[in-house]
Amino acid sequence: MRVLVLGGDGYLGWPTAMHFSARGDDVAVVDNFAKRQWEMEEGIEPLLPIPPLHKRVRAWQRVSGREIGLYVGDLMNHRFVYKVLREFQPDAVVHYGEQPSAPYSMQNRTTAVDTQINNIVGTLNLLFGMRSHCRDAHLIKLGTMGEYGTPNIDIEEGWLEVEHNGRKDRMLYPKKPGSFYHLSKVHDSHNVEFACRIWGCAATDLNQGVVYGVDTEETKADPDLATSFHYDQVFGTVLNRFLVQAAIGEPLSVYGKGGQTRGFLNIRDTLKCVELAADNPAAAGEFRVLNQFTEQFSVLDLANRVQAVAKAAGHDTTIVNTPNPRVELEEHYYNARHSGLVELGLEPHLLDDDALGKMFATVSANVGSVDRNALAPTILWARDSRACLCPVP
Ligand code: USQ
Repeated sequence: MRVLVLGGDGYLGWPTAMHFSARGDDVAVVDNFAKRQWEMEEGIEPLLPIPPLHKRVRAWQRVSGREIGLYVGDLMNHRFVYKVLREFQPDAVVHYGEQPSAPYSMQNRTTAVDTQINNIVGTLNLLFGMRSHCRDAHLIKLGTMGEYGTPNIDIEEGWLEVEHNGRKDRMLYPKKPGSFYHLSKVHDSHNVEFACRIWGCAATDLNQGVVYGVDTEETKADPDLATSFHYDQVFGTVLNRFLVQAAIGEPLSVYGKGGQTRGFLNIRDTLKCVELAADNPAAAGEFRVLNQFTEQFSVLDLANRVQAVAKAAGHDTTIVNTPNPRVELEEHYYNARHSGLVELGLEPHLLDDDALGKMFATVSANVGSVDRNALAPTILWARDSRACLCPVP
């Protein structure tokens, strides 16, 4: 298969590219290094320095004997997108090439607008490009579970059978996202569904939960193949942050009451899910939605799990109910269907104490690189975000 990975320099994009390459597919990556630019703007770095993508591509060739093609350019430039699609002629396009952080998008007008322009226009350029230059290719678009928000009813996989005034229809599931970033993914989903319905494109929208994990089979093969691991308030996801906090002896920052429940998955399962989607493509004209997570936890559950694993490793860790910088429900119903990927063959890596312990050990070995200043959550969803706070128990 010819697989084009957009956002190939990122936390998930780079391991995905190596994963397909390792199994013998012809792979090329696309990136404009926007994420590295955003990191510089925010004054933050991943836990360990990540070599430039050109160097990682060379390291992969040295380690595996396989070549990954590299295109440097911006998805906002439609001519660049068309050129890549025309030249590479992908069978599958895996699209991670977006601004991925909710806090980044909630900082101010500029970051909200940049997030939505970058994500929505990039995806639109891709849709037009695929229509003209690789009509039969399968688009695998990374969406997010956060598109649904936390509704008080069961969450389905993308679609909802609705009965209204005695008539029935199948509609896209109603969305109630929690940030301008998550909204950008909602807008993408609508645009991709429209392209499937009107032009006959084939697309899978992978509504992914919160990803955790430090490494994959391929990233472990050489230090130059590592992927970025963020723990800062902007790009760090919650479990990764808790692991770093525990390792450096900082309290685990549970925002508000900690009853916020989300779907989670190991980075290794992200790769497997994308592989399963590629091997079982959507049909022409089909907008297929798969909810991509393996387990659900409340934020407080996760903090308790990390506290226990850290304790076993000899670290005394406390948990604090930090005033919540976000506006979100802190106690709510959550029941999201996620059977589609299991039906395709996913065998999840669950978050047991062994897996958590290994991640904790990796993070602990690198505590010297942690910048404590990057941890504090200073980006507020609303001026009075911190007012809707629960008392510290
Ligand atoms: N949280 C804490 N303490 C922290 C950090 C976060 O309690 O120190 C809480 C947040 O308030 C939130 C939950 O943990 O309720 C998840 O936050 P997160 O920062 O781990 O994840 P989120 O902002 O939702 O975004 C991440 C990725 C995004 C992806 C999304 C999947 O950055 O790219 O789309 O997870 S999902 O959450 O399912 O929408």
